Amino acid sequence: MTVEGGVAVKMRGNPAHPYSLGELCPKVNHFVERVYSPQRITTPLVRTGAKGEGIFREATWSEALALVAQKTHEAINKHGGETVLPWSSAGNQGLLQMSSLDRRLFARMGSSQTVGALCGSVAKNGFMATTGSARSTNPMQIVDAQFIVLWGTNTRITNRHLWPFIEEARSKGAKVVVVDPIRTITADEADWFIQPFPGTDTALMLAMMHVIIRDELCDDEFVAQHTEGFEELAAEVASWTPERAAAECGVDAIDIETFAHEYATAQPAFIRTIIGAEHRENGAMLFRTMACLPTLTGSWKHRGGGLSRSVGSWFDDFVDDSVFDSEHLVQGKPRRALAFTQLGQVLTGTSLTPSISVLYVWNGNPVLTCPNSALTRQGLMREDLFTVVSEQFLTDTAKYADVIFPAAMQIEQRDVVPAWGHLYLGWNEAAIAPVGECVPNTELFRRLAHAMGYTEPELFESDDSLIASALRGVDIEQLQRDGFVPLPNIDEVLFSDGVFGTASGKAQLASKDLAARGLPSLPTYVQSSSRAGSAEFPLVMLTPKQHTRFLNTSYSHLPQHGPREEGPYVEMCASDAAVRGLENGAQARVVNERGEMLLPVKISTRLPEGVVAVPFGWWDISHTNSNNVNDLTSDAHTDWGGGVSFHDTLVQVISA
Ligand SMILES: Nc1nc2c(c(=O)[nH]1)N[C@H]1C(S)=C(S)[C@@H](COP(=O)(O)OP(=O)(O)OC[C@H]3O[C@@H](n4cnc5c(=O)[nH]c(N)nc54)[C@H](O)[C@@H]3O)O[C@H]1N2
Ligand SMILES: Nc1nc2c(c(=O)[nH]1)N[C@H]1C(S)=C(S)[C@@H](COP(=O)(O)OP(=O)(O)OC[C@H]3O[C@@H](n4cnc5c(=O)[nH]c(N)nc54)[C@H](O)[C@@H]3O)O[C@H]1N2
Ligand SMILES: [Mo]
Repeated sequence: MTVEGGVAVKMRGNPAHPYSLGELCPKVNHFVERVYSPQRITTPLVRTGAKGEGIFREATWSEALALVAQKTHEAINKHGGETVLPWSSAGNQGLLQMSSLDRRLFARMGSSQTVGALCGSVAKNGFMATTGSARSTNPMQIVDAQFIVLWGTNTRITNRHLWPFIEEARSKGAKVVVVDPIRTITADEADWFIQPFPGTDTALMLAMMHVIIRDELCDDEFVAQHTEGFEELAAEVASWTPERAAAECGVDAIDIETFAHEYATAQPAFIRTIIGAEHRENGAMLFRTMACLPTLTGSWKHRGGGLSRSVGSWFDDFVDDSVFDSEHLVQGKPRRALAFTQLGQVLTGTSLTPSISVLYVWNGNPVLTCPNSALTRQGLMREDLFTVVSEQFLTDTAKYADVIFPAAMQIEQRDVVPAWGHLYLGWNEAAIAPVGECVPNTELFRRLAHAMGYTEPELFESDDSLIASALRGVDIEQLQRDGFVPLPNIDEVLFSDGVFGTASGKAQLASKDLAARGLPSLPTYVQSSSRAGSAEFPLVMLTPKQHTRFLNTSYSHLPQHGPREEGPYVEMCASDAAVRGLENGAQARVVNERGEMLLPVKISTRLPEGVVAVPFGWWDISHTNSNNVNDLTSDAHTDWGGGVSFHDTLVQVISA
């Protein structure tokens, strides 16, 4: 960071960082402009307009805090602590600013809690059903792979720092396969692109296992010593011939045969996935089944083999965030847990006692990032709901607030940053004082605790003390000096010794735990509702991240971001457009039972018949009828893992 006279002027990547190699991604290479944006919220704001109108006046911190404390006390006195709901997503993903003192403050209030997540918990829980561990392979070990499968991940958009490592593996002979229902820009660069119909990957994987077992391509020793349930799995996949799977997923049987053969024989074979395929009704099963592939072939044994998804859990041994929990503050009272992903249902549901009357939102933008936005807005419009938002910008969620607190950004605060894409712990030093009256989340929660009249010292712990108490076996001086440290076990080849995280230490090809929860014990293909389609809404709509300059919804409103991307649009193939009389660029209505969007049509060769795609991340203001893609998406739960089925959404597209 270059700072002149207390003003940040330039931000650069650190070329010494072994993973980023000093490259700033297009999301953050205009970060300084984000910090000093004229659109930034820099003082507390109190609502003066109607709910949702987005009209506020500036207020002092003491006035805004007093108002929030008064409303919160009134609500708790009348309905009990559980009438308060904290809703917080990832924010900047720093250790303290993501989730720390807030846990103590809301425990002290005895508030409701949330369960589930918009991101990651499905992939994690599905993967764990097989391996017993949330840890997956270190992504950087991909350089040693000979066969790389990018499964439901758009690496060149969402994980671009991994791409050079893939190119390096390629220069040493690796083949790159992309499996995605969309021919993404990552698929364009692959050696082989496999395009299953959305949500049918489990059928594809069952057929791969059929071929691998039939043709004796398993690592028999690894399977015998380190797995449980092989015989049952073999019986299950016996009927999953490539022809059967081909009919379900639209991939030729001969391609399934070849894919299975190449995957099993070209060791080390590395699977990389992140999140895209978890956002569906059968998402956890998809990840559970995927984890069986390297288990059957024994590819875990090889450096450059295995399966890599988010690697945040590797940090758990070195960053103990349980020190932030202070459940004793609730004095033994149980706190109910409400579905994080179904905020609209939680706020509008009539069966909830007590209903939510005070909502705190920070680190997230649920109007745009939760499914079924219309229901979320309907909940936020309730006159008897008091909404507090901590934000950097007047987002589509902040517009519904009664009080907004101005939030600091990374370069204005100190934090420690665990990663999900590599195994280096980062140090985030404050480079400048916060702009205006912005404060880090931790400071907001200290101020709120004070305004509430609470006195327990743990509610006021300083940031430095919180960091020191959470880090385990990390050389803080080195971390501060270098800006990053590798985790001590960074060179481990995960599960290469065949010891998995399950109670027996063996991988679960059949899982008694799943059976005990009423779930299929074996990898099982359950067709999702979107595969069957409907006469009224015959098209499956996917809504992944498609823009290099966006991070979810955090950047699209800024001049260096949204205006430089193409969109929003509804993308479809020529034949689906033709039968609807739609030409490239024509205005179309994208409709289903939840809502309607007006979007220009983009005809492309990236999608098969029956599938359309609308990019995620644009604000309401970017759309003609002031809504966003999540107005249409399904808020159905995933099979397990507490996630949401964004991509199992059916729509019709009609000429506008
Ligand atoms: N530029 C940019 N980068 C980002 C983000 C961003 O918003 N913008 N967000 C960050 C975040 S929070 C996350 S979690 C990661 C997510 O990283 P990814 O998981 O790579 O991204 P997604 O766009 O969610 O989904 C990836 C792919 O999954 C595919 N997909 C959907 N359904 C299926 C299916 O049934 N089977 C298969 N095989 N594929 C399917 C989609 O077509 C899409 O191409 O990206 C991070 N990086
Ligand atoms: N249709 C569809 N929906 C999706 C997805 C999809 O692929 N398709 N992806 C899902 C995924 S993977 C994810 S992770 C979620 C993301 O869901 P969210 O986490 O709700 O989304 P973001 O857009 O990242 O919003 C973060 C907000 O926090 C603010 N913020 C950042 N740092 C701080 C801070 O330190 N303090 C405070 N108070 N605020 C801060 C930013 O200004 C921004 O408005 O969206 C999910 N929703
Ligand atoms: Mo995410």
